[in-house]
Amino acid sequence: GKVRAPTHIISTISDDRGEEPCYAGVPMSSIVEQGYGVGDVISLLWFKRSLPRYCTKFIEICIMLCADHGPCVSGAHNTIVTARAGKDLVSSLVSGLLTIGPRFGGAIDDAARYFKDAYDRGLTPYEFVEAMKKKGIRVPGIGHRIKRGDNRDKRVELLQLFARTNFPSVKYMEYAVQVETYTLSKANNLVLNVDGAIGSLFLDLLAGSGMFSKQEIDEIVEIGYLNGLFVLARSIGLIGHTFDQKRLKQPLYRHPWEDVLYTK
Ligand code: Q5B
Repeated sequence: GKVRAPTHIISTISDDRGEEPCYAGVPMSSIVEQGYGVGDVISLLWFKRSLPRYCTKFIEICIMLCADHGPCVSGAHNTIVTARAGKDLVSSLVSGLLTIGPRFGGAIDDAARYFKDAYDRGLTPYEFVEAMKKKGIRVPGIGHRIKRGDNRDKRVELLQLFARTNFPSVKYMEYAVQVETYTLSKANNLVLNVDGAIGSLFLDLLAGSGMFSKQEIDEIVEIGYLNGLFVLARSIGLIGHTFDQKRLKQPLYRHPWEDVLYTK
């Protein structure tokens, strides 16, 4: 018979060879005709399956809530400075994206990893938080620069409300809330932040939807899909900040001397 030459690339999520492109086997015409949204497209291209409507709606809410958080956060600041240095859209965008990491917006995967491990091992919030402290690791998904116990993050409340109303189970999120209750007893800024809310709730989506095997859930958490939600969402805002600076014809940014402590 015929011997197929080995290929250099394996791809399993999309195919553009036919009459129309397909995402995970679903033709573009079905995506458009059946009124799929961006949550469905993410489900197909990231998870290779169609997810129930409440899951795709949750993904869309995450994207909308994380699209921007004002000009003062790390990502927007970098993007603004880069745009004002006369750089192009892609340079301004990636300059902002490069700030996403363990402190800013990129704590979702680690929040999911640590909350899952602690919950599955039956650790009390006290045992979990104190064990992290002993290891010198900040609890991912906990803490915020401006949000406080008495000034909660509305985004977190909206995600929790949606999940409590629509998810079959929110056990990981409730565990994260118990962790927050304990961390808030230590300091008022140690709230469950948007990364921690998305990380814990995505665990609930994966575990409760019946769409993923245990092995698949472990792989998703291990590979780290979830920071992708923040990266994708915040790109919308960073692109907006680039256009804003260019529209306003803002000059080169130079930080004021008065705001630097010059010391030996
Ligand atoms: N402490 C977020 O810190 C921040 C602790 C902790 C135990 C913790 C910090 C942190 C984990 C990473 C995380 C996502 C750096 C945040 C986001 C998107 C955003 C951003 C926006 C948007 C804030 C003061 C004292 C110290 C610390 C202790 C702090 N966090 N202990 N576990 N997690 N969190 N990131 O305010 O004894 O004095 O040494 O790393 O989840 O990024 O809007 O801005 O949409 O754009 O700078 O919302 O919490 O506080 O560093 O001065 O710490 O609290 O050890 O204790 P801060 P620090 P001590 S959401």
